Amino acid sequence: MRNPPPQAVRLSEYRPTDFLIDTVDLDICLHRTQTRVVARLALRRNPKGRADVPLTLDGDGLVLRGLKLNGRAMDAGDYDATPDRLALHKAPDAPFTLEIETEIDPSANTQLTGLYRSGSAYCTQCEAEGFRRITYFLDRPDVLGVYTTRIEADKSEAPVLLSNGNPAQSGDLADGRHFAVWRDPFPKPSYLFALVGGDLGCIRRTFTTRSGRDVALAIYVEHGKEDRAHYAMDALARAMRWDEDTFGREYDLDVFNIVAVSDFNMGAMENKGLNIFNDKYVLASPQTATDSDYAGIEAVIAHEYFHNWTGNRITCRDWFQLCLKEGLTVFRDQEFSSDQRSRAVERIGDVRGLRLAQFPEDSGPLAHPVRPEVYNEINNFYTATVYEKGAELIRMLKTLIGDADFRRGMDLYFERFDGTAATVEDFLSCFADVSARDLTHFTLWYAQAGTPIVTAKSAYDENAKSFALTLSQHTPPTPGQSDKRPLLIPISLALFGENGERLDLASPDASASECARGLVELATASRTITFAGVASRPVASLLRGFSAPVRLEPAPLSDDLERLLAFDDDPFNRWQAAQSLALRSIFARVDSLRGSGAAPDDRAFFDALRRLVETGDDDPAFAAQTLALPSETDLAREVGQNVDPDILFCARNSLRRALGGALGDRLEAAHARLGDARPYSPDAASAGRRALRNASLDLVAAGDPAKGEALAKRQFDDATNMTDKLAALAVLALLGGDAREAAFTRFYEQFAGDALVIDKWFALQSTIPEEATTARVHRLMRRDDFSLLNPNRVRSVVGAFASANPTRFHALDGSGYTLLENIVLELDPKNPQLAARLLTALRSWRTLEARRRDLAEAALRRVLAAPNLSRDVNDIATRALA
Ligand code: 0A1
Ligand code: ZN
Repeated sequence: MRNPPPQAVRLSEYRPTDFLIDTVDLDICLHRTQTRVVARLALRRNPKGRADVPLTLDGDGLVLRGLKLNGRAMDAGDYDATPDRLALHKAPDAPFTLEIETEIDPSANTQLTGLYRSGSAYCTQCEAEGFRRITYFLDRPDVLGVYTTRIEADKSEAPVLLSNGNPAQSGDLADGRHFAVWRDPFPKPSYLFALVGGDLGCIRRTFTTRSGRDVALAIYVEHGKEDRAHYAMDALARAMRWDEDTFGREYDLDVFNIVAVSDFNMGAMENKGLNIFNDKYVLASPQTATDSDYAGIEAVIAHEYFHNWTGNRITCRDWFQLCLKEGLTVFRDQEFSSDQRSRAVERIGDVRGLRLAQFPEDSGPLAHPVRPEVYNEINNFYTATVYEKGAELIRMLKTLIGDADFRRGMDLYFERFDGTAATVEDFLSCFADVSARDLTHFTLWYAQAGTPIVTAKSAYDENAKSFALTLSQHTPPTPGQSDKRPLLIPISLALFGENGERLDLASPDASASECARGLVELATASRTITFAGVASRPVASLLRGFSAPVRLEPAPLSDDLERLLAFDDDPFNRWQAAQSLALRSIFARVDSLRGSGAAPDDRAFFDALRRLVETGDDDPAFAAQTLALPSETDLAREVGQNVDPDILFCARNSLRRALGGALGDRLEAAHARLGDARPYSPDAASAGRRALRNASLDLVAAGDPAKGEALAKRQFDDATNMTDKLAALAVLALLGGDAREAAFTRFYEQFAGDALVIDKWFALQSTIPEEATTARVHRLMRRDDFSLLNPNRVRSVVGAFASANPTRFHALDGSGYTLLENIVLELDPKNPQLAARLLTALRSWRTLEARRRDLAEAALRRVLAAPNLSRDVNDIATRALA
């Protein structure tokens, strides 16, 4: 079968719904293969919709078993039912009820949207369009209804029955069955519906809100894993308190339930009162989870909780507004993590993530605005652009109007739009109103795709004692947007004098507030600001704290970078200086590997890093980040075209070896000094010490493999926590040889059966940068503990290979691309969402050097030519090749 032409949905074609559904009464009889769903819908015509139109409800793979209008069975001639649609030829003008009975098969649901089985439990995932796989509905986010859900099941199979809202009733029935009724008083769109049934363990806690209401918190997990849910529970309580303190937002139901499942397409889902999580973001113990797992749990728990206000109480009018809830909620979870941990370290991590995932998206064929204007498959728009760049836009807004007006604007947003489905314009209007500022220009950030390039040129005038800074911007074209307009870009800056002292800013070209805040607004293609009273040539620190999601070019001179690394009082730019120095060294090494250029002189850079290793103990997490060299993916992005992953790998390794060699004894001393005999604690300070210790070990091994191997083996054997164990295993994995294989075997023996830990074992093997890895990946996928049906397994083997092993994925014989192509095609009929996501690993194919470019393009073309592609994969392949 030819693949169907994509059905584009356009923002410009948005129309209010013709019908409203005020109440939804669901009666769900759980059964592994024949679940019965009776939905009683109270419908009425929308005064804002079209009169006289018939009613068409969305469906997806449904079987209709019964249909009643106002309590009477409908005649077959009065409606049309297909798996994907239920149409009433004539709908009443007066309010009416529709009772729809459908039958679904959760066991056969491998897509993991709608109602499906994970392990022995039933669970749901309805965002974005999964509710239509449960019953026929107006499955769009601007149809808000009050839900009552009755669930019935075998008591032995599913003693736990959960849905949204508050528990209303429960009881036993004949034949070992039982039921529970849940009532959610808050009107919500169908994508926030959730249901869970299963035999699950649970931990509980009470949270008292600031107005004194008690909320019963519970986290449900597989039996026997209860001990691993305590950190998540602690994070939840901290997130609830933080939202009260920081945004004045209190929780609104009597209960808040979280359920962890092992089969989940994404990280987690914010269903009202019943969050469903990928268990990776709930379960942690010192022996099984790393420091970064703990940080991830804290962030995702907070993210889903924060959605209760930004997403649930105020939802999106349509899916084009996805960033309204996602960008804002990511911003909120980033701020939460900053307050719980170190603001500087959090910011560096967030920007690294943005550059790693969003920048390549924004410069390739899949680029789209933070608020897209067209989509073929909405599931393909849960992207780094919508989430992470979306969060950067909120951050810029806050920077531009200031903290106080930002908070007032948020308050107004909650006041004005609570209980509604809103748009980006609705949101921005609140900030324009409280700040009395016209935000029209700022809105362009939502509509214009692509990463702006800001160029900074400066000139010091010795006689005039002035420093002229010219900032220019341009945004390269992206698909469908060839002409770009200048954006409103907030650029935070400082000037430093000869001795590292910060200079007062004064300029006739900037406003008093710009000078006082050290924040200039670049709103045109170019702007020159001449600073007066500058006694000697200053060092400029630009885009401090990464004040806008742009690329800043060129990097400062090496001398200036060394000075910034030494004394910039903005930690982000201190880190950035080290990154820029490392990039410079690696690219010099690329030239010298190609026989055109001398080896770089890194002495001053290495001296600075040596001092950091010696004195970094007061902020070890920051020191660890500064020691970490740009990744191969960072390098490929900076190169931008004709990328040869092999030479980048060699040049990067050459710097690792040189740095490890030059700092060897200090690194070894740091590794010894930072060892901790105390019991493991996931707090940020302890995690920071481990991060610096393990960064030191990695570099020791780069400089002196024999010493590195000895240290890593000992650490691997002695480690009592997963952070240290995995770090040692990663070092051994890079060193290769018998020690590596022995360690992998021991690790497996110790953790066999613990799927989340075995995922780490899978991922580490898939990312070994050597030729034999591709065959190893094939072997891993044939194992009994690998399954294409489990997204975490697929991500840890195939996802890790395609996104974190550039030399093997881009192997010159095309074997990496073929591997991905085959898995995507095998997976597509089972789980199209996951298959499409994996395929995005090929999105930057045009930036590769010619031979790889041809191979990657051919693989994409073969995918596109395959029969019966899902809309998800078809859409990614089509856009990637366009
Ligand atoms: N709204 C969730 C992410 C999410 C999106 C889609 C899903 O299934 C298709 C699942 C989860 C969040 O932002 O956490
Ligand atoms: Zn979210």
